[in-house]
Amino acid sequence: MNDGNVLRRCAERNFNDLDTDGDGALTRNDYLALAERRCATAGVTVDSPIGRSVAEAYLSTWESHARSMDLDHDEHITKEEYVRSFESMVRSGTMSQVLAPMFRATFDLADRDGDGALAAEEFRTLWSRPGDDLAAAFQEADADGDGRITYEEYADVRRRLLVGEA
Ligand SMILES: [Ca+2]
Ligand SMILES: [Ca+2]
Ligand SMILES: [Ca+2]
Repeated sequence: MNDGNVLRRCAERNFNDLDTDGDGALTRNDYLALAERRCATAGVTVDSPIGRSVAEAYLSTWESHARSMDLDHDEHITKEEYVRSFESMVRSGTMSQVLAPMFRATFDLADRDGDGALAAEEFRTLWSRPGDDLAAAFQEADADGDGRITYEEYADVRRRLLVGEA
């Protein structure tokens, strides 16, 4: 279903989302800024215990990304490096694994009452893409339609968004 062009377009879009400071390369700072932005959206500071665990998860994702994507080891991931490694992660099916710490921390951040699932109110704090219909997004993510989004449902929709299937 995904041809090479679709994957490349997705990879470029993801790269632009990740390049928080817009300097054309991914660095540790972008991942930290992303964690801060997530926390701000959820209304917590990055210095709080939950905020710190989000920052740690994002930075550990940076570490594993940097190891696998930074082909010339200069601590900058260029768009070309990102696109190539994104394609190979998707093809080898390792992407969800690499991103799991980030997905998990973001999910836990949103799960305010800690019951292990996201209600619509909790889900709202995550969905920052402007113009999206939240109710439709919730329904789409809630694969079994029980009105709660489990971590597995959340991770799956995040993965599908990244590869352009959702
Ligand atoms: Ca950057
Ligand atoms: Ca919850
Ligand atoms: Ca569900």
